[in-house]
Amino acid sequence: MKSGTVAVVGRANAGKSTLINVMVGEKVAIVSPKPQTTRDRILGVLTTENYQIVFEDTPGFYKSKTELNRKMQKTARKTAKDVDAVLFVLDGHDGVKDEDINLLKSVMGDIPVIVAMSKIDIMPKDNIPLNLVKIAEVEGVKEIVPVSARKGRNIKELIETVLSYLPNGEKIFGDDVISNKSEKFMLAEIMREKILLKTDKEIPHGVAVVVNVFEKGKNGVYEVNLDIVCEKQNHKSIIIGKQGAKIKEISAFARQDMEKFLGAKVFLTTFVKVKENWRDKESLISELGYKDDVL
Ligand SMILES: Nc1nc2c(ncn2[C@@H]2O[C@H](COP(=O)(O)OP(=O)(O)OP(=O)(O)O)[C@@H](O)[C@H]2O)c(=O)[nH]1
Ligand SMILES: [Mg+2]
Repeated sequence: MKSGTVAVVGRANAGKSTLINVMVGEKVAIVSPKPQTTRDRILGVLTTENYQIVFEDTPGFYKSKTELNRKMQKTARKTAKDVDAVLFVLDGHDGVKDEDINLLKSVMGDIPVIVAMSKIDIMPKDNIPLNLVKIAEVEGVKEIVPVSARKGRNIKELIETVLSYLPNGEKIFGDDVISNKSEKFMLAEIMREKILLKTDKEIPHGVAVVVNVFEKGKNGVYEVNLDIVCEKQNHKSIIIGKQGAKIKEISAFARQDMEKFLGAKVFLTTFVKVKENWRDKESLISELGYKDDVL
């Protein structure tokens, strides 16, 4: 039996979380068109009769000066150092840039690196050969697999390739485990995903979600009570919107997904709070749930 861990790293917005969700066959991580969607190390476990692959999703590489970002980058770098293989996701649909190549070089070391060239469904066909050459020129790249998570292209091939770099061994997790994160964590993330989709500029990046109440009532309905914490008073006004229209829209979307996720009705209440510039304050960052969970 093959069994091992795979760090999934790459530039922010490259499609890492989407790819893991598709490979695992369940939504273990939220996804959005905005960079810096993933803030934690999130495991997605794929188990079959013959193998278990533990994918470790990471925050994407991104330049930003906040303390939260510094922590996120550290999480990604550390994760990539203690695994059996590294899966570097490279979105080259717009051409492979020097920045992509430099990042790829920066993860090279003793651990085998496989490159998933992502989003080939929107990549002009003519770009593909040149992209492949540019990636292949990086010394130490073991394999390059062009994939589309959105269209499900080459996913099996990618899994097969990853497997060939994993050791024989016992399963790390039980058969029914698909993630290391709690239901409570996922509920907070679902809300953050909708905020990423429905607000712009700095607002979604400055939002944290804290679930205060998560209980199943006797009638089978879950009560979920959460805080949306933002960085500035004017962000709060935008999130709430005119006569509460925006927060109503966001909450309705979130509730739908929460119900799908829990398989039961949800009674959701939300509060919007301001904690000035929390992303630069160590104590607030950990109070809001962003802890160093990589040793
Ligand atoms: N066309 C296309 N879009 C994709 C594909 N995979 C992901 N995307 C889109 O790319 C965007 C970013 O996807 P994510 O999975 O959130 O990217 P990420 O690398 O996890 O991003 P961070 O967590 O911010 O580092 C989303 O809008 C996805 O829908 C793909 O195969 N094809
Ligand atoms: Mg992500």
